[in-house]
Amino acid sequence: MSVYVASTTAPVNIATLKYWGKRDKNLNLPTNSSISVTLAQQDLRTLTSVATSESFPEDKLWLNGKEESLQSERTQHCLQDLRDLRKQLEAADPSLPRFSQWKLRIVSENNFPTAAGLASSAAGFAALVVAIAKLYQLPQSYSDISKIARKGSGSACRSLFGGYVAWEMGSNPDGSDSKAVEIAPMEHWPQMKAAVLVACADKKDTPSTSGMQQTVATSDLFQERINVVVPKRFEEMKQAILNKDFALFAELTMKDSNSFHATCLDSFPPIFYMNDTSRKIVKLCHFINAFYGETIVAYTYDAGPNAVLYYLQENEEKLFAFIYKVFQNNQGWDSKFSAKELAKFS
Ligand code: 2P0
Repeated sequence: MSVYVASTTAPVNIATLKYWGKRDKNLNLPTNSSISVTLAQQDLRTLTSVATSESFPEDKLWLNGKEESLQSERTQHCLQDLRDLRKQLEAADPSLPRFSQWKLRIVSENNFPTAAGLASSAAGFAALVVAIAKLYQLPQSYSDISKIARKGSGSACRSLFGGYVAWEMGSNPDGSDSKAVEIAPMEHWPQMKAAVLVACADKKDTPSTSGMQQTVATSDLFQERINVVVPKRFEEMKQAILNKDFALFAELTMKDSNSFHATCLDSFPPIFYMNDTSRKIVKLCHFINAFYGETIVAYTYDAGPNAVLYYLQENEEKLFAFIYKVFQNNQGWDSKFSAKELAKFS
């Protein structure tokens, strides 16, 4: 009996305008729109292959070589939506094989260590959904397919695209307008670079889903964030990207990371994702920008302590001169350097 196969990769994405809060937990509908920047599509990615055959007795998944359950509600939601779309194609063309009724075998592999502390669920769900959409030869656009990935994990919808991506929150209760769209492709701003500084490789202590619920239910700051701060910032960040305005992009990115972590701290009980090393890196970035008299670096932190730094290629040496020196001689680093001490970094 024939076996049909399709493969794809999807990148890890890092939000520069954070998704934090759900208005619908089952559909993963967010309380604000968000933006991500994905620069190296193959550096941190999930590779997923899917196969289907009339002879397969059940759905199966292997993740990084280990068999895993497919029974989570989120995964089932994605598989059902994809099968429903395939069923529509089969209804319109009876000559098509009945993939919608056949079982799937899924093999998925990350090329980055889980211990790097980077969220893998976004890339994982994006790759899963796109691989099956390819196998089923679905005619829907990536934005439409992103709505299915969103049900797996909210941020997964942004991993269907590389480059500069917006997740538009939408307003429909059924989520039909809550989807990812491309702001600009990576080539739009090829000088942009990202670096990950691993501050701690441990698993985070508050999972994102429950952390968000806690923030929505208890933080006062959160209302200001979703109603006032983020809607304005969303438009400004899109413009900064389109205009390749690094100083503005960097300022908005840093402010949004700080705002997100402030609402975490304002949750009750509070949620701490950043650690002392994370905070040192924040201070260091502000210090570097002040030292050069221009904004050459931006930091952002997700639901964990690791920093992602954005900078332009032309400033790479300027930036890493500081980073290497400080972290090689970590003893006694302090934000209150004297002018003489500062000179060591130039
Ligand atoms: C983001 N994060 O925009 C934000 C910033 C973490 C901090 O999206 O419950 O794993 O699966 O929808 O997508 C992490 O949340 O949460 C996240 P679910 P998800 O990237």
